[in-house]
Amino acid sequence: MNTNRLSKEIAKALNAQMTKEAYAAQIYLSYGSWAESEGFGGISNFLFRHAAEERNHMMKILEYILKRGGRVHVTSIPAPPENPKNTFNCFEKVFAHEVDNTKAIYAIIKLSFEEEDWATWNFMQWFVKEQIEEETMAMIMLDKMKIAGGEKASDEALYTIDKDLEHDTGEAKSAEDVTTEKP
Ligand code: OFO
Repeated sequence: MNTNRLSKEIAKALNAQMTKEAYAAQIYLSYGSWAESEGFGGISNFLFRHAAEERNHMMKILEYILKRGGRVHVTSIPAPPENPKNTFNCFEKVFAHEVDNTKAIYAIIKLSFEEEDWATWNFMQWFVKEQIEEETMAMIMLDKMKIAGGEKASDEALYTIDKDLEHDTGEAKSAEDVTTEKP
């Protein structure tokens, strides 16, 4: 008896999104490493925390595919884009990435709507909420950077922002209680 509850198209889209979330984790890992090397330990901490959240998003999708009787295809992850030019550019790149990811999530929701796969439609609503949080988080960081002077921010202003982020848990509150064990 076939217990697979996902269509071929939905399973393909979910698997692709799973890899996209892993890719997002690579981006945050890469930018976080760059920030640390540039001496911005607070920004680095912020980005590393986010890398862990992205990995949890990947696991959340992986577990959903399995729960619905689908097949998981773990593939290679594309390399992250090149390093940011400066801290302002770092958050510009983060924002652009999050918008791109939101679009991919909307595409899956559109597909699930067309297929009347309400389970997947419902499952993906968590990600809609999460993307609002993540886009907001990136916008807040960009605003702070702009106030500090954008690309021309002084060392002093950047020091203060970096210090603030040292113990920041991130603005994406809805993801904070999500772990690999409890996706
Ligand atoms: Fe997984 O939310 Fe960002 O990309």
